[in-house]
Amino acid sequence: QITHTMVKAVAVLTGSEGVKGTIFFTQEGEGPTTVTGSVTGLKEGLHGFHVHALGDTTNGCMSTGPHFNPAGHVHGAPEDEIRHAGDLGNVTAGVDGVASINITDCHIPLTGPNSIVGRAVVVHGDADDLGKGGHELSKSTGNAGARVACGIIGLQG
Ligand SMILES: [Cu+2]
Ligand SMILES: [Zn+2]
Repeated sequence: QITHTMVKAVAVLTGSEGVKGTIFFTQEGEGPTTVTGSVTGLKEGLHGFHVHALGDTTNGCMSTGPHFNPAGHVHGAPEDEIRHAGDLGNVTAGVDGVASINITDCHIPLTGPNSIVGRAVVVHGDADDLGKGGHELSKSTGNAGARVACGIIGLQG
């Protein structure tokens, strides 16, 4: 017997320079996780968007640790086989500073040993080069710059 339980989670993002947002996660059974929501107050363009390992914001977004990486891989693009689980690529802000998010991903479950619940979502000031920029940080962070907003992923009823 297969039971398809729907699990929902949410992260409320806040940042130091007025960047904020709300991100919703849903997963049905063992299926992919859908990520939706929006972030406002961004500069126009691409912004790295990741799940970081720790749900610790005692020192703002700095204390959320590195990209969530249970498999011990190098940084990559969402579509790469070799990537951090937390590598969700970039979100794109328009001239109004708003990025609308609609991502489906198989590496960020809401249940089980690799669950992202209790970890953090981080939005960066610059584009994630998806591991291909040739910068010394490309293979660890995508050289995405400052952590401009973050929020802890918590279960939602
Ligand atoms: Cu990040
Ligand atoms: Zn990464």
